[in-house]
Amino acid sequence: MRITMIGGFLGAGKTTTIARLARHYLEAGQRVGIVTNDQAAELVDTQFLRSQGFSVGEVAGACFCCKFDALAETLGQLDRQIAPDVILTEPVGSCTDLVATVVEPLRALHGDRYEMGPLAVLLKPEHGQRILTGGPRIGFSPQAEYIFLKQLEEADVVAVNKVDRLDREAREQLKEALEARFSGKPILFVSARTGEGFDELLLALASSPAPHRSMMEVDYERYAAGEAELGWLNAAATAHGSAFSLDQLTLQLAGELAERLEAARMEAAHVKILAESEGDVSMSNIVSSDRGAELSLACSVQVDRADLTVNARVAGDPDLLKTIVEDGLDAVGAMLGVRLALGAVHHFRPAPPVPTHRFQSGE
Ligand SMILES: Nc1nc2c(ncn2[C@@H]2O[C@H](COP(=O)(O)OP(=O)(O)OP(=O)(O)O)[C@@H](O)[C@H]2O)c(=O)[nH]1
Ligand SMILES: [Mg+2]
Repeated sequence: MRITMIGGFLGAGKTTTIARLARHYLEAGQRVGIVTNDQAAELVDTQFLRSQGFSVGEVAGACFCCKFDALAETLGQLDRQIAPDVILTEPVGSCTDLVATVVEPLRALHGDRYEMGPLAVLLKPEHGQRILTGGPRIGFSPQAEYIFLKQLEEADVVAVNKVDRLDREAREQLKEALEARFSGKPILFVSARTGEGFDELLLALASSPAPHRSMMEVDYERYAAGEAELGWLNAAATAHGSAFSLDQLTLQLAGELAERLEAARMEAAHVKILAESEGDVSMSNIVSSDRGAELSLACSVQVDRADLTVNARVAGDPDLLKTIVEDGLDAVGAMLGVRLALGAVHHFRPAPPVPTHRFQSGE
């Protein structure tokens, strides 16, 4: 059983990439499992991937590195349930140091059962262009940018995602900036949306890198400060009304939240809103302050009730984020004539990472 980890910053396109890769492997006759991960319960990613028919295990409550045993248990469950040929894993998008805390410990402790594929890290152009090429500040502190860069540094392969949105000049600029900073690292250009570059990505993922002997240096205080700067919110809500559009609900809510976050000067790392009604699913996202809201999964149905899941990761105070989400739900409910009732809400700043294992260079 082969384990492939797709890392990258919040909103880089990890889940979209995993869904495309899973479809490819399934079409090639392989059995595929997926493991999602988040700091809290109520994961949009798990619901989205399950709605596409994939077998998904979930590690919730902290990142893979801090919940290594839960990850190993979830991999074991998938193994017993569907005996996958490939398991695609998605670490939390604010997590780094995965080679020392997850990849090498899995190889050392479970290498009899699992073969480790390369660590592929997606580059998110919305923030990457500004972080790598020194554009205007973006609302993240240097500590959060530190995480963004450390994720790329430890990658076996970097895949610049969303190239469907990048012109030739922007691609060149990113390539030069990556080569200057991470000399010799393989760099691919892909689009999880259109499939461009996926033949090369699949080829890269099929390789079996030798165990990493030298671990990246990580300043855990800086890393913890970068994560703690993010307000994190996972919430469930219900919607009741009369023949309302599921797509309009998620898109309008994402649009409302984008405006309110901008007014509060809180940079969105990633906000995702999923609405489900009797198997129909709609999803809208915000991936940065200058992109606005986007309907990423449309279903074009009218319904009378729906379950909503909101996952928001933004630079700023989680209490303020909660107020923004509550007020946004009220405003959109009133606009659409839909009764929106908030259920469980988890909102917090991520706690400092305390990995279960951390391999040192040479181990
Ligand atoms: N244009 C374009 N959009 C993309 C592409 N890949 C992903 N997206 C969009 O980017 C947003 C984030 O994608 P996700 O796959 O949810 O990103 P993620 O890295 O899993 O995000 P987190 O789990 O929150 O860290 C969604 O709106 C996607 O539809 C791409 O190749 N091109
Ligand atoms: Mg995701």
